Amino acid sequence: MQSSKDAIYSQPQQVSDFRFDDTVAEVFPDMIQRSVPGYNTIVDAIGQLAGRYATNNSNIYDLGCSLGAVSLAAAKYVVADNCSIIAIDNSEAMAQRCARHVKAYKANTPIKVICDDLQNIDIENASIVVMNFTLQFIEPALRDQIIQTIYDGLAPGGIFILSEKLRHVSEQGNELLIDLHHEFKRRNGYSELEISQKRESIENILRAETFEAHQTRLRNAGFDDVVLWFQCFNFASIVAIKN
Ligand code: GEK
Repeated sequence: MQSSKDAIYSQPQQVSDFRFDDTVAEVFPDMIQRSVPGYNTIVDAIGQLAGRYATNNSNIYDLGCSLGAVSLAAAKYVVADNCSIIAIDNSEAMAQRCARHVKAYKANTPIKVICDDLQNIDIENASIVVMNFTLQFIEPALRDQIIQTIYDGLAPGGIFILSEKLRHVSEQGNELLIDLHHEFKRRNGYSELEISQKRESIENILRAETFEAHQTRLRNAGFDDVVLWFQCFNFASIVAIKN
């Protein structure tokens, strides 16, 4: 995907809460690649997992799809017959651009883009559900119910892929992972000002939990196996399997 350079926080400003608006959607591919360690690796591996777990006549959900990277990766790898990919985002700026990208790609497996809150979507007959860095933006009190709905909508043998920014259990370990992440951003060309203003804008809306908290919630929902398959600094991706 073509992308403009993210310079949103390059000038001193009155920082307000981060929003997935037009300005962010415009620079999103550049922003996420320079901010999330391993983003391309994660997206491609999710596509491979989709290829492996998609069953004939099933649905694949991409919740919080942004510009559709996960849906497009799934479409690239899925060979099962008669699958549908459903991509959902409640940001109009994201969903509109996502629909354009999907149209330009012409995948064998159809991708339907919906602009709505993911909580309004019925998850049914699913072989795969993905939340790639989306749950972290949802009110913590709502998270148990969302994960339960996903579990209930998955067919046996189906998988839920959950990627999240993590908080480490100890303060010392947490600070270390944050430092390593900020160094990653510096090396990708972000200035100290950009790093600190972005941190300020996102701290109220991105509520990170520990791996242990995610694992407990997933197990309580019914997932038999919770596999941490990727971690770099404080960014991780989990596959939860419903047997
Ligand atoms: C990727 N998965 O490129 N309902 C629907 N969408 C939501 C909601 C909600 N309640 N809350 C937030 N979003 C993508 C990256 S970005 C991650 C996901 C990031 C959407 C929000 O509008 C945004 O597009 C996305 O979740 C999170 O693989 O920016 O760090």
